Amino acid sequence: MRRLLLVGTLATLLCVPAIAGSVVLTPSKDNSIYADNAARSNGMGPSVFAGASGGGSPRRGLMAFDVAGAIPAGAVIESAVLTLNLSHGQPTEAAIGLHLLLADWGEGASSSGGPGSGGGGGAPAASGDATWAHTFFDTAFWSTAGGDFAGAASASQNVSTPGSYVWSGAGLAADVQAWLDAPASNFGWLLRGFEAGGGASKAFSSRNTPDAALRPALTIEFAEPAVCGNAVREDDEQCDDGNNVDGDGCSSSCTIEAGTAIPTVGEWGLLLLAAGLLWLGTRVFRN
Ligand SMILES: [Ca+2]
Ligand SMILES: [Ca+2]
Repeated sequence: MRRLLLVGTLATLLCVPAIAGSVVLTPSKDNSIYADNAARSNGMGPSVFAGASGGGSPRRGLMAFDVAGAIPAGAVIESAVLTLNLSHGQPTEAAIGLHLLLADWGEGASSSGGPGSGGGGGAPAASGDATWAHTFFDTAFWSTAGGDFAGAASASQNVSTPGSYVWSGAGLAADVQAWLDAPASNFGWLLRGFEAGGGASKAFSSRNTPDAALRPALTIEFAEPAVCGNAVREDDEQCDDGNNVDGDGCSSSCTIEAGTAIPTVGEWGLLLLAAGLLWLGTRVFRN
């Protein structure tokens, strides 16, 4: 019992960083839109396209992740890394930018077919699919055809031959933080490639590709906020006595209350030193 009390006391004296964690998310939805045909989409297809067809018609990818469903509210996003598998496409090197989407969009039942079928032309849009014109085919529309998205990319990566590529940096972490803090504004990213000429179309494995290892993966590292009342002194808490009661020395917001200061580690050390000297003194004078 005495040991338990000691451990409890130490827990309130030592300050530890709040809990850190990481999650890997596959998209909650993904799709492709096609400039040359506003009635085509690729909701359930195995690939997400970005760039332009051989004929020079742009394609753009759409991808969203349920961040708030996987990370506790109030957490601080420390990093976000998106890994995509470039499955096929023309080998020309091209930058693929991730742009913050500003409007909601859908993933319907359209599919351009399984892996190996190419699928760069998409398939007839199904109900609820995003297209070049529609956020949800065929009843709701983008403000601007081709998607409503931030002009500046949050992250960019050059891709060329098939393989795994990553996008990272402060811009992605800021987007993920915003999605966690305001889930209603989470519409994901638009993948934009080189659109000024033909010959730079890129196909990335989608969440619907059969091989789970090739699907898009968003790796997020985060720190959970300190919890006042959990008997662990975290981050900038002055104390944590395991409750949310005022007037007992440690307030309900984990600040030390006036006149009832809990000794610091240094003060405990001095106290122990004084006790030791006292004990030594009694030994010396006894002899
Ligand atoms: Ca999809
Ligand atoms: Ca705490």
